[in-house]
Amino acid sequence: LIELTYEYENFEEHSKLNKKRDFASSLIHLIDDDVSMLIVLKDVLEERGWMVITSTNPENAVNQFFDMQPDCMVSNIDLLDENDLQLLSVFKEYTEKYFIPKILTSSKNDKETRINAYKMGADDFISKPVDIDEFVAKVERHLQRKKIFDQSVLIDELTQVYNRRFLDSSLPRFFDEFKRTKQPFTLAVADIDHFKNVNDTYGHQIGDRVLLEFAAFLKVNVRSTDIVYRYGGEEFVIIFPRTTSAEAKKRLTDLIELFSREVFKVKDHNSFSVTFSAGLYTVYEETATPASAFKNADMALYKAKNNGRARVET
Ligand code: GH3
Ligand code: MG
Ligand code: MG
Ligand code: MG
Repeated sequence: LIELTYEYENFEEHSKLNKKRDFASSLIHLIDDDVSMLIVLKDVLEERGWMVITSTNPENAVNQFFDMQPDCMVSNIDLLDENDLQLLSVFKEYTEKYFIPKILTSSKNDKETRINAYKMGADDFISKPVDIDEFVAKVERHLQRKKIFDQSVLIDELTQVYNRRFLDSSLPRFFDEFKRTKQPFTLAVADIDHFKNVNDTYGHQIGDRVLLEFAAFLKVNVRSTDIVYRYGGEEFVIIFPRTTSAEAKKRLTDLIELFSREVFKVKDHNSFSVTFSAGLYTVYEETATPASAFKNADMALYKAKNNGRARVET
């Protein structure tokens, strides 16, 4: 039984599903050709519980950066020739867009070098030899700010799942991945049934609580590789990587069944339950686009609504 209260402060205590979202620990990318220094810095950062990847040359760095998508980048600029600088500018668009902090290091510490580093897009500059304590403090501060940015820009404020903006920006990557691996993936649209009734009966505030519970339910009950987004209102998108249509249909059927058994209770009201419907589309062909996949999943959702709700259609 999930008790829904009107007091926002008490809500988390009453909610058995709304487990705190645990962010994976931050990933830091170190780029330097000084291997012994890389080892020292990697050690101190890992001691602090962060994950670290290292690259000793700019070409590797670009590949690793895009494969791993780190939260912070620390790069030595001393050995970069014109070519490398151009390579580094490849990072720029991406790091600016996602506010990934760039700390640039140099064994020079003259004014010109420092100004140059900031012109190259540095958010911070550290001269070598690196003072370890100061280095760790700087990295920590940049990671804190990055986390705040991620939460405010990519996470839906009410439900704490990813928002539509993040869906739009991450969706193309699943299609790229498909072209590379030929492994089908499924996009599902899930929409709460007769949600308007919840608002009309219990008020908008309780409606919000139900939305939060629904999002938490999805998050807790999908696999760790599946991703939940709030698309808008009472509509959510779930991406199931490497999942066929039949597998996704089975999984959503189970989720629909499981959620329908949750019982909500509002003080001075009878308890009630809520169901949801889902439409899914599985990408098997290279001609599929984010827009077409979404449209197909949405049409399937429409079918699920017409066929009686609390069901999934393809
Ligand atoms: P259907 O089964 O066809 O999906 O019916 P429905 O009532 O769920 O769908 P409809 O689109 O008619 O109504 C959706 C309602 O969701 C209307 C809107 O007020 C409500 N809603 C959208 N966003 C929020 C929100 O953030 N909080 C609350 N409490 N309600 C919301
Ligand atoms: Mg609707
Ligand atoms: Mg609805
Ligand atoms: Mg809707």
